[in-house]
Amino acid sequence: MDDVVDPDAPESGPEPAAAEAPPRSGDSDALQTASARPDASVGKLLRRVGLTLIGVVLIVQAVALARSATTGPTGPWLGEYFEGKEFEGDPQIRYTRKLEFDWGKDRPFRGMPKDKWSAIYTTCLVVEEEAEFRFRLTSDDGSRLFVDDEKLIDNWGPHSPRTRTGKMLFEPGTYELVVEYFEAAHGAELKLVAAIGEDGKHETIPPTMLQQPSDDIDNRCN
Ligand SMILES: [Ca+2]
Repeated sequence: MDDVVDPDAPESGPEPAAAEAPPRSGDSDALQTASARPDASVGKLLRRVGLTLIGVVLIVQAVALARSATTGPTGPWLGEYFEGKEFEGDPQIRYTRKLEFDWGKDRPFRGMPKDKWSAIYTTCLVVEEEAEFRFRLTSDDGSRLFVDDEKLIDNWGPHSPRTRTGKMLFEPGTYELVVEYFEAAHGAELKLVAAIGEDGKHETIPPTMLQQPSDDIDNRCN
C-alpha cells in the first residue's frame, strides 16, 4: 500500500521512491496537489486586486495634489485674494479653516505680493440654538466684518495691529459672514475669534458651525 504513487504529484519521476516518503505522506501530498491550482488563481486574483487598488490610490493622490496646488488646504472659509489694496482684478482662491493669520512681512502665498494686497473671506455660520456672539477682529492693516451684508465691526484704515469688537444675538438659522481685509505695507496679520454665549471665551469659531459658501454670488448661504 505504501508503494502507491500519486499520479498527480509533480516531478515524482520514474522512481517509486516510496522509502523517502514520510509516514502517511500520501494523504497530505494529495491534499496539496488538489489545492495547488485554486491557490495559484486566488493569488493571481489578489495580486490583480492589489495592483488595481494601488493604481486607484495613486490616482486619488495625484488628484488631491493637483487640487492642493491650486486651492491649498480646504475649509469652510472661502478666501479671495486680490493684487492691490482695493479688491482689484480677478482673485486667487484659497480655502481655510479659520481666520488666524500672521504673515509678518511675507506674502500670503507664492504668486501674491508682500505689500498692497487685499482679500475677502466668506463663510456660512449655521446657528442651531439662539446665542450671542461677541466677535473680536484684529488686523494689520484694515479689516471689517459683515453679517448678512450688515457691517458689525469696522477696523478699516491703515494701521498696525489693532482690535475692534462687535456682538450680535443670533436666532437659529444660517448667516453669511464676510471679512474684508487689506494690507498696505510692513507687517500683516488678521485674526477673527468669537465668544459664544454668556460663558464663552474668545476662541476660533468652531469649523463645525461653518459651511463653505455656494458658487451663487447673490445667495452664498441659501
Ligand atoms: Ca501692514
